[in-house]
Amino acid sequence: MTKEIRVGIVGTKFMGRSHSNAFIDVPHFFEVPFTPVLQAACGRNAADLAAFARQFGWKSQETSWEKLVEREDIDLVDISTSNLTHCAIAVAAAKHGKHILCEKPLAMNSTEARQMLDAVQEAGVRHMVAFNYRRVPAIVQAKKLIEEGKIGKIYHINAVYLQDWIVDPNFPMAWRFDAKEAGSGAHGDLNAHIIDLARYLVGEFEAVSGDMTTFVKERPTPDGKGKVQVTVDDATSFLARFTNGAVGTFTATRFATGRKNFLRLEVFGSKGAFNFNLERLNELEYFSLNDPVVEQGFRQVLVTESKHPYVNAWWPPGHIIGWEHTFIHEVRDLLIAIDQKAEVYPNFYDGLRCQQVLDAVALSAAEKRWVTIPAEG
Ligand code: SOE
Repeated sequence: MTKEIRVGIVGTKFMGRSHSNAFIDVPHFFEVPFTPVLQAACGRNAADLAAFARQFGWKSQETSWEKLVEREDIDLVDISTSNLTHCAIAVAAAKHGKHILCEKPLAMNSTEARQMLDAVQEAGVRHMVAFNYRRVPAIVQAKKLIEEGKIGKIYHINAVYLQDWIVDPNFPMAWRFDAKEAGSGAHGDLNAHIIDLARYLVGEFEAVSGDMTTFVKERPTPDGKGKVQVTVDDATSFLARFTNGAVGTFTATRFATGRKNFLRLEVFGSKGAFNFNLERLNELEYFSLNDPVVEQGFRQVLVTESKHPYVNAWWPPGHIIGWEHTFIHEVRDLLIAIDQKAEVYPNFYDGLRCQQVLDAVALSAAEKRWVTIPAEG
């Protein structure tokens, strides 16, 4: 019989649901060292919390995260809240010896991220940032192509993360548009993902030059009675140089009309290239200069073979998987790392490095100049 790991989750909305689903599903598909027990859920709104707990089968409820993190019957704290609260919850959870899975971006800024990293290192607990796109099989396969030398020396990464859900100027104000609660807008929400993927696939950032825009400066209050100021970016683009000589372009926006969750990466190297689009997440396009010249072209690989990363646990070839599977893969890797007392990536150090790039882009945009990223976290 496998051991149990008792999970306490803070946050009952979009991420709370995707993480709950992952904890429930993971032992059904993967051989994991622990069976997650959905021990306690925490949220500010008691009615929403009760509905969430009922829907996913969380065994108990707390309306104070301070109480949740000190409970002795919790081994792993899952932080699925808005960005403002990540740091306080993580530092307290670490002090109580809990392992931590934290949503992205890790923190409001790199000062907080540093504090969080110090806290988990001091406590000796496992820590992971929920950059779930590192667990898309096609992305892991792309990483393998790089590691096997099939892409060669990387020259370019062009990455965009495009959504359109707030194009309507009457879309009401929410925490995501408030700098005090979110830190930044499209930048921290979406660029954080493609920055993390770029670090995973290409390497460390050296310097950035950015531009941030807010198209709709005021939005209606949720009750429709007034208007409030939007204090975050709607779109942020930047140029980047990497320490290994590669260069990159990045754009995150919530104003890409028609694009819903369009994260596209193109990587070009001296021996080959690949591109990936999250809206077609089972596919990877790969070009190889090793192919006979008369046959060269981007081939579309359907990443659903049992030999592809994570796929063996799922369905026969061609039976595609979806967005929610990335969280299941993430939780699988976290549980194994907890059992083996091994590092799991992306960890809080990766979260800090991502935050340093985010902060540097914001500074660059404010001061209209290139900004160098610290050589170490
Ligand atoms: C909203 O823009 C959002 O849910 C992000 O917060 C997630 O990290 C991303 O995966 C999808 O879009």
